[in-house]
Amino acid sequence: MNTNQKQTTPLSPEQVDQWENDGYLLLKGVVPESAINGVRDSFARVVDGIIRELKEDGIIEDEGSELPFETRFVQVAGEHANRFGRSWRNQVATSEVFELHYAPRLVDAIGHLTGTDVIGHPVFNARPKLPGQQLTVVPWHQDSGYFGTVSETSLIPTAWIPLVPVDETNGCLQVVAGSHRLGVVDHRTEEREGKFLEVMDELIENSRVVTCPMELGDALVFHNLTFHRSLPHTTSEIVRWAIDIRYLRDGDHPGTIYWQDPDFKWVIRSETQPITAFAQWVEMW
Ligand SMILES: O=C(O)CCC(=O)C(=O)O
Repeated sequence: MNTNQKQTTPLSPEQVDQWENDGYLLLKGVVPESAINGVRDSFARVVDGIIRELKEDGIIEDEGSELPFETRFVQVAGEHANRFGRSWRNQVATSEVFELHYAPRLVDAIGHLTGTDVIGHPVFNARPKLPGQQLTVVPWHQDSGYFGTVSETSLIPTAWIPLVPVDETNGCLQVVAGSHRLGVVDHRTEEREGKFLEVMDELIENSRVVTCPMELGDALVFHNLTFHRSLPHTTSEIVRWAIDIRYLRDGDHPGTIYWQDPDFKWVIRSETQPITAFAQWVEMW
């Protein structure tokens, strides 16, 4: 596929082969602008709350209300950002994030990969990565490193979606093509600030590392066993905003359970099961 061409559905036979052989797909233009803007708005509301808190505590004076989404968090709260964590979930369990999971072209692709109804997974993360920040540099890992070996035979595709254009200078992702064939490998807690889980360097086949620059509207979809990491953000004053969301092959074990009701099933697309409404979903947090 021409890399600048928007994804059409269904996936091409080459893409299906790439998914099977490499364990990832970079889908161009599958997330509508309206969905991206909605998610940016809901993250901007969290930033607003953080900045208000810093002002009330007398830590900052100028709230920078006129600054754009891309820069406000770093310009106003930058040196205090670490105290607000390395990723956000409950703070952004909003209708916009819910809606993002229903983006039609993305859901088409996920349904094609799973071959079942499209089911949502409870784990998603808003990830502001600030210039020069170590806390948010995520080392090589598999998502199943977090979900445990119970997820080894499950398919839990992640869709990583940038909210600003990303490349190797501002914290885009890298994947190791074909690493999903290794099963769940041992992870240890890294020594660096982020204390993320990481796999041993010896397992990384350097010749198969793929760097994934992306535009707004793109989604990088990868298997729960695919090794991936995010690079340091070394340039500019722009926050590398991104969200990672997950889906589940219907019937598979979801890995760790996060819902209030462990039997809840988040049905995103089906002809036979009732589609989950926002009101039902939001009660699960
Ligand atoms: O966004 C990042 O920096 C890391 C994302 C990641 O590791 C994931 O989605 O599993």
